[in-house]
This record gives sequence, C-alpha cells and structure tokens, in this order.
Amino acid sequence: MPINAGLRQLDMFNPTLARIDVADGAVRLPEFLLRSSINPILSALGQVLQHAPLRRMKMPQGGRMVPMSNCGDWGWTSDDAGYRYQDVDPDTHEAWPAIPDEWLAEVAAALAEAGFPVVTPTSCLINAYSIGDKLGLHQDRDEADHTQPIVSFSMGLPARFVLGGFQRNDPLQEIELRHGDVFVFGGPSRMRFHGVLPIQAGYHPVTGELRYNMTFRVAK
Ligand code: MD3
Ligand code: FE
Repeated sequence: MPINAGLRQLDMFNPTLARIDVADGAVRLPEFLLRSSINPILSALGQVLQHAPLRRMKMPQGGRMVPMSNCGDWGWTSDDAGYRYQDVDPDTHEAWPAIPDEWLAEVAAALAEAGFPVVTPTSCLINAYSIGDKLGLHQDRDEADHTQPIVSFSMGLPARFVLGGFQRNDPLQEIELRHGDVFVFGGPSRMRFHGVLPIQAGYHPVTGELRYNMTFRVAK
C-alpha cells in the first residue's frame, strides 16, 4: 500500500487545496490566504484603517458593536436610525477607502474556487474582535440582492462561528474560523442565521489578542 493511502489532499504540505462544503452554497476554504504570503493582505489592512479607523458603532436598540470599519463604494453603518449602507464615512464625511487590489484578487480566486460566478464586491466590512467580543445570531439582509454571495476572510485569533438555518431557532452547527481561512456564503446559505461566540483568550503571532474578519459584499 502506498504510504499516502487515504490522503485526500494532493499535497500534505499544502493544506490550502481543501474545499469543504459545510452546507448548500456555504464553502470553506481552509487557510486559503496562506497559499502565498499574507503580508501584503495585512499591510493593506493597516493602510485602510489609517484612512478609516475602527470605531464602535451604536446599535439602533442601544449597545455597541465590535470595532468596525469599511472600504469600497459602500460602507455598512449602524446608528440610532438603523442599519444601512453609506457612500461616505459618517465620522469624516469622506468616501471610504478603495478595496485593496490584493483583497479583490483573493475574493475573485475564492469565488472561482468555490464554484460561483466571479463578481466584484462593492463593499467590505472589517470587524475587529477582542477577547470576549461576540456577534449575536443574525441574518445579513441589508444588501439589495440576496442572491449575491458574501466572501469572508479571517485573520488572527480563531473564532467559533455558528451557522444556523432560516429561522432563529433552527439548530446550529459550530465551525472554527482560523487565521487565513476564507468562507463563501452563497446559494441558499446566503440567508442562514449566523453569529460568532465570544472570542477565547489567546495570542496570535500576527495579530496579538485580536481577530479580524473582512466580509465582501455586493451591497447595491
Ligand atoms: C453566513 N461576520 O459581518 S463572517 C457579518 O466573523 C458577520 O465577523 C462574522 O456575520 C464575523 O455580518 C461572520 C462569515 C459570514 C458572513 C456572512 C454570512 C457568514 C455568513 C452571510 C450569510 C450566511
Ligand atoms: Fe453576518
């Protein structure tokens, strides 16, 4: 028997070739961002956050969200009036920075790898989680076209992500999102309830005590 019998990956030293269908239209690409250096992706994050710093937005019902920012034509915002996409940063009244080309290239590659038509996102929401931060169960409904997939990048500390069904009380499956992972949520899974459990204490060599998530959307 060959010594690699049973190995399902083409190259055990390149685990990023795996593609896992978690649900109908929900595709996990483990360590997709680590196929080549992640440094340009991270330095672009530094640039974006210099122009549009992280801030804790108010939720319409009260309370504050995890620190967020945006890039692209449209940025997702939350305040007393509700949730919406805005073409300017409400803190500076300036246009959001452009989505970095290095990110757009990875988004296009991920959509293709996951078997979706390649579309260019018009919005990128950046969430920065500290230890203990969480994101309650919700659906993403603020985009005009719910048939367009959402692509997510995870960086830094791992998160326990929960994916539910189409009703709030449907059973949840727990999935770990790790540094370099990309997820594509399209097809029927686009409207699944989902959330993030409190980030557990830890230290990541690249981001320290933080987890970053970027979600790429066709907003309008
Ligand atoms: C499943 N962010 O920003 S990314 C969000 O880790 C959001 O920060 C989480 O949920 C985070 O809205 C999860 C993965 C994700 C993004 C969009 C989805 C999962 C999704 C849309 C539909 C179903
Ligand atoms: Fe969401």
